[in-house]
Amino acid sequence: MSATGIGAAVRRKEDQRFITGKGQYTDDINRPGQAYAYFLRSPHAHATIKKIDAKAALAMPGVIAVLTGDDLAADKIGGLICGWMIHSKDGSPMKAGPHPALAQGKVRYVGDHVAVVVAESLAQAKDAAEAVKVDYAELKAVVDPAAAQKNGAPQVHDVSSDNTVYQWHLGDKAATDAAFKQAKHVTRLDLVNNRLIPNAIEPRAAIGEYDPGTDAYTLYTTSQNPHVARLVLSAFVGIAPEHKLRVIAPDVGGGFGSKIFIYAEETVCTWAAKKVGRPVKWTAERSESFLADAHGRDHVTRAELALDDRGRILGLRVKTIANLGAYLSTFASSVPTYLYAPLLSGQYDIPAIYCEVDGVYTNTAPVDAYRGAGRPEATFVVERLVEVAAREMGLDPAALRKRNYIKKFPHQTPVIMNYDIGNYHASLDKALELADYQNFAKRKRESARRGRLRGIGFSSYIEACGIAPSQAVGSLGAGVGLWESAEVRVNPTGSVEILTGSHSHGQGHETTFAQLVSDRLGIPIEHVTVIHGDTDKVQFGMGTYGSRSGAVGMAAIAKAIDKVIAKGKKVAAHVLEASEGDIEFKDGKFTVAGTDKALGFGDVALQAYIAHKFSGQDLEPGLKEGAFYDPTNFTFPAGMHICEVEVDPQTGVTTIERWTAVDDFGTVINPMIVEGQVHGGVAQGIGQALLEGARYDENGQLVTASFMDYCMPRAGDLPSFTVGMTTTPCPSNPLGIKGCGEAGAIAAPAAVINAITDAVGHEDVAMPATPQVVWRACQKAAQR
Ligand code: MCN
Repeated sequence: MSATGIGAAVRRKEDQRFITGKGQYTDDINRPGQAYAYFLRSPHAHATIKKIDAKAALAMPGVIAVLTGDDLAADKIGGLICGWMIHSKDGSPMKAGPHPALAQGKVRYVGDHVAVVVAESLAQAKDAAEAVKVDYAELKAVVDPAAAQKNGAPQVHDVSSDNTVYQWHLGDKAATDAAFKQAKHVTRLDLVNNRLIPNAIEPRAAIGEYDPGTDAYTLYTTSQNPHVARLVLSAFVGIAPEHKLRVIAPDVGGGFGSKIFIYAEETVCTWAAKKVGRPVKWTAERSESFLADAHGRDHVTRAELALDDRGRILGLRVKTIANLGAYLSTFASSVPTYLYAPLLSGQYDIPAIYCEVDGVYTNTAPVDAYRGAGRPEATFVVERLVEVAAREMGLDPAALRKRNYIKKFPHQTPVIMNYDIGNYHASLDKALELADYQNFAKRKRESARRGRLRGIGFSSYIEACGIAPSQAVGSLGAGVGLWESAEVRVNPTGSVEILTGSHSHGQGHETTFAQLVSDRLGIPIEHVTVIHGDTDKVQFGMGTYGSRSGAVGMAAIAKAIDKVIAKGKKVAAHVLEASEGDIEFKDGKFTVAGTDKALGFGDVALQAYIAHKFSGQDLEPGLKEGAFYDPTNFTFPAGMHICEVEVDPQTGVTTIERWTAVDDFGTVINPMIVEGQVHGGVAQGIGQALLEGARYDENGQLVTASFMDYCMPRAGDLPSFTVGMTTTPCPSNPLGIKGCGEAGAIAAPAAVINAITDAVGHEDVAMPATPQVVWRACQKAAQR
């Protein structure tokens, strides 16, 4: 292994820029003559708009325009779309209500976009927004999805009389019912997967610009997938033809899924730029992010696990109601269905699984993908069930897991997924050792001496990531295949530019992608530049989500590198006057096999451009190759996370004492970046388990609308992490990589809640397990 190649813990190249304040985020960009947008948002969760009177606002200083949904409609600007078609059990398509970028006749959640004010300054736009008079006729709101399905509930969209978007199912109901009939033990749980609000450090932002000279638009935006944003804004929303719209996603300060989607604000800023003849800039205030960024999770689930008398799992039955909010966001329909139910087998060999999911509209912010997207919810269901089953049957939870782990690969689950490779026993054994499980009882006694309750919780998670494979996601309802593209451009002096359709917003692609190139081409990592996030530079790409950039994005780069080497061999053969078949490439050198005749990579690059050496030959000048990569399967990262907590029964305060994570990410490119990804994911999972939870009151007002009421984890809430790895290289990409970006967030909530319930005498504890929730559980346990 070279010091900067695959497997090396190289420090992140991009950090020099970020930690010295030289990053260029959307809000750092200012365009000549730019004006500022401020969105007037609905104060009501549900209301019809009778009239909007902007006369007074338009007369205020600095105001350039006040635009509404009528203006959008007049310009034939289409609504925002959900890209996955889900069908109900009866075969009917999901009921997708209209989603205009500015409300047309009705508002459906607090924070919904009513109008945009464009002014010379942000302060003037804000002041004027207050002067826009909106005549609302308030309607009754519904925020609870089960209540929304009941007769007489307020109707969010005309297309669905009972607010149900779809009633979807997966698996074999008859086989699962039969498994439950045979069972000697059935564990039943009612679970709530709490609604989360993504809080990337950088809020969303957009600048729309229109150039009348070329009749072309540019959109600068905080996007995880600028090419998809351009495609949607062109082909579906109808802002401009694709070649007349450039989307630039510069440095982006975190997304965690919430910046995949095409939102109202970037749509409106781009459209408005032409209308007002000025660049239009918008940056979210944190309070707007709380209200109107797509939220995550929000499931209510009844789950049942059937076991025989020896603890063998026979079947799993799940019914979930997923709150989708007021509108279907871009991925909203796929997250609680195809990214959820197919993972319900977990790491276990479960013969029969049946799952039903109802997607439901409510008067709340749209819900969509948030780190893990569906897979944390699935892991929570399975891992809570297994843990509770073990306790109920008097079995060791680690032993029950081991008894049911899948042993042979590939393994076809009853819910679509074909797990290609893994070694779950190895992860468990290593985690038990690192967590010092054998001395847990001793530590528990020691805690008890101090009046504290100690508990241990396990989470054997699995995820399907590396999204593509196009054929699979296409047949699951995705509107598109999700391959990735790359171009490797070698300069005449041998330095290399990588153009990728992936987008880095905290994952360190500028480093890991350069490591791959350095490794394969034998050139210094400093000679490699990674270019992404600009539709004028990179021709097309699917962007970053679903932990796909390593397994799919880097695989495309590897394929393009192979082509560069093949072309380099042709050039070297001509220059060295040898036959192409005799040229070997190793450690950055093209050598005639068995001789000392060789050319360095840079020499070959130069010769490729100084074409006179092989003019007239059947060889084009230049050294630049592109590739697309579409894997044959998802990647299936898996592992075991063990959480050890101490609970103070007097106050209900939970302290995480130990965290052990043993993950299998296949071949690891950069262990330091991967560990960082695990730490970040676990921190978010701990946040969900202990602290975070979006709450609406019965009128649809978001009562957790600031950091005062919505508690994010801080360093002091987190333990030191012990991280270990096991490795089964992934067979569906040439690098053997499995995704690592979501694993921690998927594994953590179940581990934390399992540990707390263990500590408090197996009383059920809901997320977020705040001191109040845990204290009540302690009280209940004490009264038993
Ligand atoms: N990597 C590696 N070896 C592996 C797997 C990955 O060295 N076996 C490296 C990759 O090269 C990349 C990083 O680890 O530099 C993450 O790779 P991957 O798992 O492929 O995930 P993506 O790059 O596709 O990132 C998406 C993933 C997701 S889905 C969310 S959500 C998330 C996450 O990444 N959002 C993040 N991590 C985040 N980290 C930050 N800082 N900010 C976000 O918004």
